[in-house]
Amino acid sequence: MKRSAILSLILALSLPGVPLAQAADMKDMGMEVKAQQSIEAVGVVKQVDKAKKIVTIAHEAIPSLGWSAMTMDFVVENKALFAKLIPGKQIHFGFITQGYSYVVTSVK
Ligand SMILES: [Cu+2]
Repeated sequence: MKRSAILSLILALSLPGVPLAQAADMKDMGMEVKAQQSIEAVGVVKQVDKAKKIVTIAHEAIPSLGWSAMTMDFVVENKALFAKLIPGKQIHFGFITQGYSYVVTSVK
């Protein structure tokens, strides 16, 4: 492929309109974009960084994802959830995958 062809391909892929067009196509084909079902897990809050919207949780194994127990960071988009994210506390929480990050959607 020529350099100019590669460049225009990169430009096409980075156009903001492209994902929208794809979404419209999927609707046309009758494919509903469903809300992702959250994954439920149990863990202990290790660290909270409100400014970075990150919570570090030592979670138990999550068989539905094939995950063993580990300590990892989750993103917290909903700031109200920080009230329940107290270091040292055991929580039942729900999260969804968003690209390469995991977003907490509920805390009990
Ligand atoms: Cu993990």
